[in-house]
Amino acid sequence: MMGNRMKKFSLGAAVMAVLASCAGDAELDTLNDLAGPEARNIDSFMDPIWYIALAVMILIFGLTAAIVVKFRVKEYEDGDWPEQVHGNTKLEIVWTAIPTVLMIAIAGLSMFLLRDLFSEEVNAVTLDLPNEGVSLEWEPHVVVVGQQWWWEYRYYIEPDKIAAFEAAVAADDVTQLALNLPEADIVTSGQIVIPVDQEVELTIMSRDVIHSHWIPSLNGKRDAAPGRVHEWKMESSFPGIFFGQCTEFCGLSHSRMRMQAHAMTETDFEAWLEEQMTPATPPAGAEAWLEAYRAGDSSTVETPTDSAEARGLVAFTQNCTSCHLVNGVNDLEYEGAEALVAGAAPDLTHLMSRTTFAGGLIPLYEDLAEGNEPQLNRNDLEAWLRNPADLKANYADGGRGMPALGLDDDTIDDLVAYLSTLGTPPSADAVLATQVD
Ligand code: HEC
Ligand SMILES: [Cu+2]
Repeated sequence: MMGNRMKKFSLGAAVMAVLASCAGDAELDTLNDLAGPEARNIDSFMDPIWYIALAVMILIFGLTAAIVVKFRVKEYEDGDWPEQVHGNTKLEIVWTAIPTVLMIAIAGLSMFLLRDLFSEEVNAVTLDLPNEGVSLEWEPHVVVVGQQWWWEYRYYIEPDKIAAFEAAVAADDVTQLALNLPEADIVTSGQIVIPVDQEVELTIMSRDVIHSHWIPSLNGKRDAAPGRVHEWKMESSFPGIFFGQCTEFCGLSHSRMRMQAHAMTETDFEAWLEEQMTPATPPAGAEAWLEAYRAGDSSTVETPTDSAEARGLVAFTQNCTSCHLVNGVNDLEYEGAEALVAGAAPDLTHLMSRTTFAGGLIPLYEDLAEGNEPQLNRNDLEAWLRNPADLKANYADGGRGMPALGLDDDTIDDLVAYLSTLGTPPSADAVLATQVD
């Protein structure tokens, strides 16, 4: 028999376990903070199922309790058996029929939901991109690539880029697609940016193992499986920032594979696109050197040493370009993701425009008080360059993640100075919204 203390302890443990799952401020929640039609559809599908389940539970527990009370034998005598109802045809028909009807009802509801979730109703938006000197029609679409352990988002916007992507998808060997993706207009990591009130099509794939993309405020989960291409979509009815997490166990840093969706008004979104499509500008004093470097012969020009940013650019080309791409620096020699040592690494052209790095894990800006300007989180960025594994476990030896490069402190300072020139910092609101512990 269980002792009294043991009983109390088990009861306490059970209550704790239930309560622990009810955090009111949980960031990831399919029942709250629903921002778009897909998430709301899933929610309204769950409501009737909850009620059906509740009714079944009340019925079963109620009947059990009633039977226990009503038919309880006070004093048991040998051979005192209750009446046996085995083989009672009426009962068996009833308890087969009720669940069958329920299951058919739920299956029917699921069909309607799935039809909605897999339907496509994408509208072209007109993008005015004065810097690019164009105005073009774009059907919102983002290619999502799962990697151990971060998410990459690729935007194909200009007609020739879209054509190249579509040709790659139509090619026979779609199994290699994620490893040979054609050049995109914009590549980000950890943060997907979408225009508000627009259905955005997603093409989800993986470079390595199975991941699952889930931003619960915007839609349900969809697997990213190697060798396969999965279509999905998301939409937000209002501007905001929504958190997500990889939900298919994918190895060592699975729990550190996070992401955020930023839904922006159309004007903000256009501004974001323009910013992202602009190649990096070299730091002052490094223009001539960079031009020579891009032409393939930097030895003809004196290496810039005046500013930390300029020295950082040189250090970047010496230490980082085998894995990372910065448009305007090494895009000419960059041969696509398959050429990378680590398999793939985030595009850093607009690093500073993100609010987090390393799989949405580490804040790129310091904790911010209301009304202040975002300040670079220099400490963590330096620590990352010193030894990434200190901040996030990875498997760099096996080609997954970023290795410790043995950089000295001066080089790290220069690199951080250079990195801080890459992209326009996000708004203070965006930094505040992603400030979670
Ligand atoms: C061997 C390949 C490799 C080299 C070399 C490398 N990195 Fe990385 N780097 C990666 C990978 C892979 C990630 C993604 C790691 C993750 O999120 O878990 C990464 C992530 C980063 C990030 C975070 C980006 C983001 O959006 O999350 C920064 C910043 C960065 N690296 C800077 C550098 C700098 C600066 C250098 C050169 C000193 C460098 N890296 C060299 C592979 C590399
Ligand atoms: Cu994953």
